[in-house]
Amino acid sequence: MTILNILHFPDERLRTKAKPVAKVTDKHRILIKNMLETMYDAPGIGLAATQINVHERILVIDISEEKNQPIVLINPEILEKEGDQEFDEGCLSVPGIYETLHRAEKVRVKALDKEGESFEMNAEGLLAVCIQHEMDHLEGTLFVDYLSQLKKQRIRKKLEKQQRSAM
Ligand code: GNR
Ligand code: NI
Repeated sequence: MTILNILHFPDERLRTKAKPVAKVTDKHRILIKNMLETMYDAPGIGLAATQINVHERILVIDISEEKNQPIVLINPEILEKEGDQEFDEGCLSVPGIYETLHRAEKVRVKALDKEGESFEMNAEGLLAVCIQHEMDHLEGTLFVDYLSQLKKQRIRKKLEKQQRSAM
């Protein structure tokens, strides 16, 4: 088991824009295994490579109850978005904070799987939220960026205080 360290807001490394994976290799497959272990351990329903300070376009998701349906997306692209939904979002990089956000209700996504094969999938509801949330991480965007400056500032202060007392 390898549990990777998850970066916390306002760490500037979370603002790094991830680079596309040119070729999916064994090195990536090991990274993906460790990302899944880290996500399940947290526990969370998704994890972007950015959150563990790896700046490549890789994310893992598992929204299943039994935690046995991992989804791996490499170089994901949103082909289509449809509708609107409100969802209470949290983030492993912003621990303990939950806020309601608007996201597209449905998305169609194209990506590479862990063998480097291209595939497309449709997602709606929670899975669609999670894909949009994780893809934001690859761009250096956090869900708190969609909140008011005041709310974001309060969250920053709270987490900075928590991080100080954790040292
Ligand atoms: O575990 C997570 N739960 C969650 C709940 C609502 C909306 C998005 C998420 S993603 C989050 C894990 C995480 O931070 N992924 O980047
Ligand atoms: Ni997150």
